[in-house]
Amino acid sequence: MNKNNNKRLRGILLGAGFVALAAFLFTGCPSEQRMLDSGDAAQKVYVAPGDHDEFYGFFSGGYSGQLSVWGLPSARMLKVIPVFSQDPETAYGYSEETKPLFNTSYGFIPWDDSHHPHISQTDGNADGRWIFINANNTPRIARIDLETFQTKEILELPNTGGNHASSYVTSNTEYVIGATRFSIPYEKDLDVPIDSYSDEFRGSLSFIEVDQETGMMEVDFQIVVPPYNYDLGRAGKGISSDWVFFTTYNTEEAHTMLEVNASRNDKDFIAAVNWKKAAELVRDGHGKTMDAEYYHNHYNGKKQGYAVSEVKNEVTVLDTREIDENFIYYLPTPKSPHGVDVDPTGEYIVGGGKLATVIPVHSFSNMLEAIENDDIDDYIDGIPVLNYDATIAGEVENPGLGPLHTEFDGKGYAYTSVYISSEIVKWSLETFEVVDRIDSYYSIGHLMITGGDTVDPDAQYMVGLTKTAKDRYLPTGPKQNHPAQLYDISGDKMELLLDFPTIGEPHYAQSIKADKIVDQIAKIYEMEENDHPDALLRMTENRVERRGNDVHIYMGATRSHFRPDNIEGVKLGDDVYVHLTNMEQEWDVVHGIAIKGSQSTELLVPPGQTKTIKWTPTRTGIYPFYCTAFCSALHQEMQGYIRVSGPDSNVELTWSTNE
Ligand SMILES: [Cu+2]
Repeated sequence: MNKNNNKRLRGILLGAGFVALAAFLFTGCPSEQRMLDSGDAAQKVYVAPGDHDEFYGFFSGGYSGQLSVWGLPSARMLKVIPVFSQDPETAYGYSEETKPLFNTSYGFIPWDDSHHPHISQTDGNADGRWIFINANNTPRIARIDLETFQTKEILELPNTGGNHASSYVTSNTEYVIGATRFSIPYEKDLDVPIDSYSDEFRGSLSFIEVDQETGMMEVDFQIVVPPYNYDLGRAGKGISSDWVFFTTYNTEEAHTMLEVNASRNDKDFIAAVNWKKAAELVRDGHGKTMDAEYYHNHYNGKKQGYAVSEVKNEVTVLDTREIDENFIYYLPTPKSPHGVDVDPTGEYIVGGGKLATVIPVHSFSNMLEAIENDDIDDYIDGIPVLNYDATIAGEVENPGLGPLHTEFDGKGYAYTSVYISSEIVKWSLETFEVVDRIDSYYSIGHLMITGGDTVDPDAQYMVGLTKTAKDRYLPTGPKQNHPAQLYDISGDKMELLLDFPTIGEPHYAQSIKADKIVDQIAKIYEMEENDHPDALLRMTENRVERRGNDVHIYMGATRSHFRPDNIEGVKLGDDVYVHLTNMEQEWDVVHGIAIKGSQSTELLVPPGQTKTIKWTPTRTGIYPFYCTAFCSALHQEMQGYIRVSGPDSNVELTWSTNE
């Protein structure tokens, strides 16, 4: 049915330079559309009304800047967690509590491009404490707690031009790692000609320490590296858990027309970093302190209240050109590698080369042996380049065109997404031979196996995150939403179960078995624990206070009224702060407030929480406000008025609720 379309699309996607190669690759490997008999597939994804899914799936939003939560296998969308973009639905980024989360050294940035979520780990297994996700554009990392599904913290990264190789955790969440996508002038605000690239530009790899109690992040150190593009990363596991790996491309050090100029070298690198050793070098005083400016925005611990912004002014860096000891090695890897993925045992480090004709598989033990034997071809800025043949365990031949990302089932097989030929190939970690392949619709980027990137994948389902939907759904104008595809990987053959459209550009995803976290999830914000400085702890304390030109309204909401609901004495020129506390202590009973003419958004307040909106009236008159959440049968009656008078008016500040 769609096979011909897929072929046509494939034809379009193949650039002229790839055609000959493609012809070679596709001869003898016709990939077949394979879907379970639709009755079987429907049964495998069917979750009856009222029943719960087996897995939580967390999909990054790409250019939406958010993280969406899906039930798998049903593919029911459960929630969108706002992270790097303002969200009118929840007032995230509009409320006074959350606005500081968007502060950066470039000012208030209400959008970003969120790419790679990663669940915190203990002993290499997803532990469900937090999920981290990167902002690619204005480099940042966010932490979301998986008790309230709320973004708690956003940390900016200095010396970073595009935080793409992020945010991956080490096996015990000691560090979240990141790396600059674009090399940039390393000294702060250095104004230099772009063609001084090789002299003035540098790359940086970031190691962000995570406080095990609170989850709070702190840039521990950065490593200054040659001016290449650093694309993706992964931490080691098991035997390799003291190491992290990053892919590079543009070892040509091009700064223009990278499409051509960064594709000349036959091999680029995977950078293997012994983070334990690097951290030791920092502790022993081998780092240097550099000026920097970056923001650390966070709520204090688990509590409510206003997020605060701290400005940091320096960062510790290790420069490979200045340190004699080796703590980073380059593994030559063909050709413009994109993904780097470590298998559940920690032994295999798999590169995915956008332009490579094979999938190179490095062996961690071979790598250690090569280091031991000084099997070194070259040094670049003090970084030993290990011999390719010495570290490589095998090459997967005939992997399709444009292999990108690999995940593992823990049963000896790897699954690699292949962008240009739009397919997924399954191959053996024993023989390095392809054993199965299946079409993806269309142009797959990342893929995710349930429990993926852990030492113990659940390996029941695989999700393909594809880039174009074309004819898969009813048309919605020139742009279709990006789709995901769900595959059954429990048997020998991959089987397509389901297609579903997603939000934004789901770039990478993570999943965790629901029963691992379901008991920790909060049902309400406990009123007794509400430490918000502007909370209304008892309804009787509702009030309005004037402080100069600021008017603070302390308002409570309960089914089906606000207190107070009649306010007079606000004047033009005042800034009005509405602090709304939802007094309910019952799961999922939400209230909201919207004020006519308010310049931002509504507030939506979950039970037991306090949120604040700032409003500057622009005209005199009567301003109605109402509850935006359908909270009860008398929801429509949940309303009130604010009277705004002229700047010189002598209307007294009063508030009331029929008293
Ligand atoms: Cu209401």
